[in-house]
Amino acid sequence: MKRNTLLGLTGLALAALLLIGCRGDGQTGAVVSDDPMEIARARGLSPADVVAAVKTYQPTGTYDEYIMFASGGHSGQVLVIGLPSMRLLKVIGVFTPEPWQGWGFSKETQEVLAQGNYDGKELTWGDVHHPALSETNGDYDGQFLFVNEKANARVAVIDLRDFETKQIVKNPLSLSDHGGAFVTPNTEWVIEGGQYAAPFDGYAPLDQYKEKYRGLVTFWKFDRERGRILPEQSFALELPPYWQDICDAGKQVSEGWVFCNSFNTEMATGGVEKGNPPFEAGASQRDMDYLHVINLRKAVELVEAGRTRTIKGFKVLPLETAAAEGVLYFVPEPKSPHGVDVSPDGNYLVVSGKLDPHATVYNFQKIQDAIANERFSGRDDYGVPIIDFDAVVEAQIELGLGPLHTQFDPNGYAYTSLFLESAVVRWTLGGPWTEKHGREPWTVVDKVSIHYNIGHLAVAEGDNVNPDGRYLVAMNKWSVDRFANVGPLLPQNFQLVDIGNPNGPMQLLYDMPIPLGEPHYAQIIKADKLQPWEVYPEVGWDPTTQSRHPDATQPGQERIERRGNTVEIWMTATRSHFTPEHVEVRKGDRVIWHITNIERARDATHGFALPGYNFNLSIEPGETATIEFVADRDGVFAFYCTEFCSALHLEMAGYFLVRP
Ligand code: CUK
Ligand code: CUA
Repeated sequence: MKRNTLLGLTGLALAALLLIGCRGDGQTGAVVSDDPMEIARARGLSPADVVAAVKTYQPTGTYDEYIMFASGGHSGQVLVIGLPSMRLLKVIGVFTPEPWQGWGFSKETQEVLAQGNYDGKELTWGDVHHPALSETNGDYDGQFLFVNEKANARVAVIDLRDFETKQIVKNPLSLSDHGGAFVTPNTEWVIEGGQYAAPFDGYAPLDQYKEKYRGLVTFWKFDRERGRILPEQSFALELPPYWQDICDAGKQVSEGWVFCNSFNTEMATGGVEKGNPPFEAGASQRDMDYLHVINLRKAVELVEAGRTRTIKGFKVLPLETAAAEGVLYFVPEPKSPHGVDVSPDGNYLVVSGKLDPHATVYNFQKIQDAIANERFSGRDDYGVPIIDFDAVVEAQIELGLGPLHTQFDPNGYAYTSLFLESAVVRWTLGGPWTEKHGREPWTVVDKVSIHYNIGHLAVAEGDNVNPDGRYLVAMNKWSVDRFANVGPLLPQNFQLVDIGNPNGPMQLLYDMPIPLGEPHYAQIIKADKLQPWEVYPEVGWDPTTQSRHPDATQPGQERIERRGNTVEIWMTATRSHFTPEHVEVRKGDRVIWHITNIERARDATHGFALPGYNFNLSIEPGETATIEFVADRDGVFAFYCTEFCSALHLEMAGYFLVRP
């Protein structure tokens, strides 16, 4: 609120120092001084700028305290960023081939990508929205990361021992999701919320929307030991053809429950060209949409009791069963909501509607009471009980224009993004949280402007039972004038905000351009919870199975074998040579080529580029990777290493000869 008090005591002290320490000759340009104050002055930095610089600078060889996993939007990738320095540490290939990692070029990784094919059709991009870290007892445990893919309804599993994608599951019932991934507090289930309703199976005309079109939320069973989702033990909950949106999993008191927003409960079907109202109008006619309140434990019981139907080989818990058996309830929510976020104690559900300046806070305990006492205002067209709004609302707080998403800190504050206002607002929770902050409950206490059009925000550990607070990242859709103009397509802007002082103002610290697809959401984990490998556990490792590769090759075992028209090569790579260095085949031969990096030194990665045949591999220390192709063009192809691995890196090459 009082943003002008941003220059706190620290700022004033620095300002005083600046005035004393500088010559005041207004000189700009090259900075030759070692005096920090003089440098700041020469660069035109304000005291607040200097504070921000000192708070974010990470000296060489020291590590960031937090790691943020951000979706890479329609780049189909995931970004790994250190906080507070905001340095980009890695891009993880997920749904999109990516040459630096050799992702989608080796046979092994092509097979992972192919798991996400749609009815045999290869998909080479994805729209990543929501990353979710695995949890133990509701706390991030640093083992796995899940992401959903909106364009084709897919979920991917990333193993945080090597930060590589291990599995992609394609939702067989839908081509559209949005609300997940989110995990239950012990990661038994990965939740994939739906979005645009469509028939589960095949075609139906739009005039049969109400009867044939369906929404869904999918619960993917996760096997932590195997590090894999088990589709045969997973199921979907059939929902009315409203457009489902963001979901969140209950925790603590609400563990075992799941909450999803919806919009277009009008069941508008669009079609301006036919004289119908466009979706933006048709889907916003009613004042209220429905928050979906889902009893996951009950749903699992019914699934285990065989109360499912099988559609396209996938278990579906029917809508009428869910409505009749106490799995599914609706609570009215202000129209066209976007975020639903569960407070760290699990008791408050914060829902924000794009078109309503308020956050609506529901009390889970009151929802339980309303269900027990059947305080229903009626049922919807599909027989789902509608819980009485007034019986379960705890508070409605006017936050500002276009509230979207909310995160929490340990001091009883909530932080909500304001899309239309381009701001982050800090407000107080009530109930038992009042003691923590000692202020008026359910009240706005601070606001900071961001640049511009914020979507999600992420607070350090801000989405689990035990938030850290400290830092907040505003994930801004537009950057407009924040960076040097690089042409009409501009990067997005991640802005780091210091929220470490619960009694002082929030402070904007840093702008980080994101020159990839639109990042939607991120989660921030304490860095020391991650224990990634430095090199693969043994020479001849297959990262896609996290076990010894059947074609691992030890030094001295290198060989080339021919079987009919197939030539198979077992090659090793080390500084600074491939063994063997010559591979000769006949045009038309099938070539299966395994390369093992036999290095045990950290960072001794070798690349493998095969020009003309469109291959590039990244073979990390210990890894075995395979390429397989038909040698359909003759000629001489010099293969080489794409990682500058030693002084003799340019000599790390060989010839692939294809005889006509
Ligand atoms: S969505 Cu993009 S700003 Cu996919 Cu979570 Cu709200
Ligand atoms: Cu190996 Cu360069």
